[in-house]
Amino acid sequence: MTKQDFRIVGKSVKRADVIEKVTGEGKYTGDYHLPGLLHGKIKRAEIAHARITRIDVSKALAYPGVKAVLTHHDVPKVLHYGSPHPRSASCTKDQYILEDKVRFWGEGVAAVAAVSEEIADEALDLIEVDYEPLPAVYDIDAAQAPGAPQIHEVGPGGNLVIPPVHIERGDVEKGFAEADLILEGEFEGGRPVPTYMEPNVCVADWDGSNKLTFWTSTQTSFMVRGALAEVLGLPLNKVRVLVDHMGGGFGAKQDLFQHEFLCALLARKCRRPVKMEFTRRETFIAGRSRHPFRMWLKQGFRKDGTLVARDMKVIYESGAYGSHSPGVTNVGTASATSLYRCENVRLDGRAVYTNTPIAGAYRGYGVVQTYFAIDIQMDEAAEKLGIDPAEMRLRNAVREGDIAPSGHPIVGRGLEACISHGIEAFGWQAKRGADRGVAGRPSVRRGWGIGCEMHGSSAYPGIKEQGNATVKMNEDGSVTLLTGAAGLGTGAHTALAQIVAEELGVTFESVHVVHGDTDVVPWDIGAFASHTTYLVGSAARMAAAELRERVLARGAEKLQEKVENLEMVDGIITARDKPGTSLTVHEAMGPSRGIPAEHLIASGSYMPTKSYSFAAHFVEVEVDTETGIIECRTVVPVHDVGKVIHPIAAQGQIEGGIQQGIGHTLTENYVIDRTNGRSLNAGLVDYKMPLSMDMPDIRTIILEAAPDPGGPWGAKGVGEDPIIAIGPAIANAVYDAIGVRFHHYPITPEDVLNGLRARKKE
Ligand code: SMO
Repeated sequence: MTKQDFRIVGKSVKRADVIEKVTGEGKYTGDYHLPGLLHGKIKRAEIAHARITRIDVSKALAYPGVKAVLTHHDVPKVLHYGSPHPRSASCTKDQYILEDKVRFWGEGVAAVAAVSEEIADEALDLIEVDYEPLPAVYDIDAAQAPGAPQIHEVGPGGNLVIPPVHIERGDVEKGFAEADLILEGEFEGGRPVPTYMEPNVCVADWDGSNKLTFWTSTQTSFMVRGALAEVLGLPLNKVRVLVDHMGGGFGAKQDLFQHEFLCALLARKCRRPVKMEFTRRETFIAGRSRHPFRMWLKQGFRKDGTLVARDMKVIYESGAYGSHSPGVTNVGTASATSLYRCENVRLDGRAVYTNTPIAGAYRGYGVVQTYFAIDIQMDEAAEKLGIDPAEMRLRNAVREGDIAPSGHPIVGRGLEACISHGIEAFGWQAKRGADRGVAGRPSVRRGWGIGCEMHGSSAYPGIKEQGNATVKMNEDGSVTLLTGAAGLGTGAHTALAQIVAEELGVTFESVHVVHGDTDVVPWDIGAFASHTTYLVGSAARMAAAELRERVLARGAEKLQEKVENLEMVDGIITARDKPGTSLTVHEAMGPSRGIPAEHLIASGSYMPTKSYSFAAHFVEVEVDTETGIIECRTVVPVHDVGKVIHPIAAQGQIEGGIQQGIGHTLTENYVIDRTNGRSLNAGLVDYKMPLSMDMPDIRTIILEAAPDPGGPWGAKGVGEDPIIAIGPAIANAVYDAIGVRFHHYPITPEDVLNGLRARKKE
């Protein structure tokens, strides 16, 4: 990471796909209309736990326009994993494509293919299903009660998805004995849903050679390929997965879904292409939410604010299937041993099955929950000890030399830099001393709060070559980058093109990115864990460096110069100290000695370490004590992302994460009826996402405080970080405004009014 002048990296170049996105010409999976296309629909159970005793599809099959119906009798009995990687321990393997059993209200029990969506929909009503109801559990208490009905035969029993996670470090009892202050509290969170713009959609098409072409809106195309091949009994080269533009994923689209398998099976049965597209309602019922959770947290502090002991129990609600619960439980709890340094730590983490929709991966993967508790209790401790909350965090922040939960050493002092910088930029000291009242609005109180976070980017330890890239120098001097990294809408492909152009020495405009075709691009682990720029970016830089050597060798031959004496900038190869001795890449690539033009190709593979990004969020809220409404007015998010590749794209990530985080904290909660497992607000009519009018003034500050040697020029991840710290920052600001502590999200207006009433009674 020597100091260097960047020409392309670090600049907010025009995004490569901006025109097609803005004009609506960019193709999303739903835009694929193949000749003879059929439409698939899924029949969903209206019972939460039951055995199917009879399923009769004869009327549906006889309905004009219906081409095929599938039930559990017709599909391979293979357990599939919601896994990004079969070798990873992140996911469970507990779900069949269809089964003679239902474990949550809304689970698919049959699938129809018909000539139109309407006919497929109508045919669903003609499928007759008899259920034998089973006793069910709708929350973590019921699921863990002695004698509770068991939802799965697989797993450790007791409705646990995996054996409990235990971590113990240092001497917790000794730590508490040395503490001057011990705090203990319970925390809870609801069920926010990743409301991406583009509902899940896929198209399956088989050709005469029994090869499947499968377009799908996924973050993990190679995992979809692997799972489809396994279920269909095909070699990998007989399954081609294609991902075009995507309208968001937020983690949930790294899962493998029932409808994807059913779509492929329906298309095979009909010998015609089939499209399956979720309604918005289905993205709630059959998509993946964040895990609802409950956490008990006990911490001991010295008078000077030093955290000396931490004991915690976290329970995540997994819903009817395990999906990413193993990963969420491990990452969410292990991360909670860090952020604020503590030598004596004990934790118990669990994921519990219930008869409710499936919780899975969602931006901030288990950490949103645990850091919410930790950062609220940090504020409580600061108040009790009479220490400024920001100062309290500075004293306890992880720093250089500390070991992260993953076992990797922390690089640099990124967290302290974010906090210190934010204190200044936000004007923290002056604000904390200011009047909480608002002139002319007697019912409104203002408050200021802070929240912090750190998040690891990278994929799996032990899996080599997770990041791959291939770069081609075409015979006209244009460059093609082949990558398996999905573009969720974040601008990752633009960042990759910047990295290639910078390293290679060509213009940004001369790089074209080819992505999302598993027949063409190198293997990719998937776009998740905030790692695309870090992981694939590193591989792309390696590939570009090698290609550069080979292009320069050609230039050397043509110019009759030594390679060491050449440099390449903006696609012009020049001999140092010999101005005028130069040629374009195009000329270098042209025919030589009568041999026809050809392209050069180079590949890079990268085995990641783990990098940690940091942030501190400073928030101003206004709370109306008459209506209970909390308004988030101003956020100063300070993020350390290492080297920033595309500042505006990073800023966009940060603003989007804050918007989602505000939703979690104040309004978003997908509610399940605890008497029968029914969804009460599946859809956007009565599930309130923050809209642009609800957005605060966000003054993003991006620091390059602690570059990581593993990333390209020190770049780290930014995708997940911004959703994590905003929640506790808001809760802390609300306390500052009205003196009421909330230990749960969402914090609704009713909660505020009830809290104020309870406080009055005290
Ligand atoms: S929740 Mo993310 O796509 O690792």
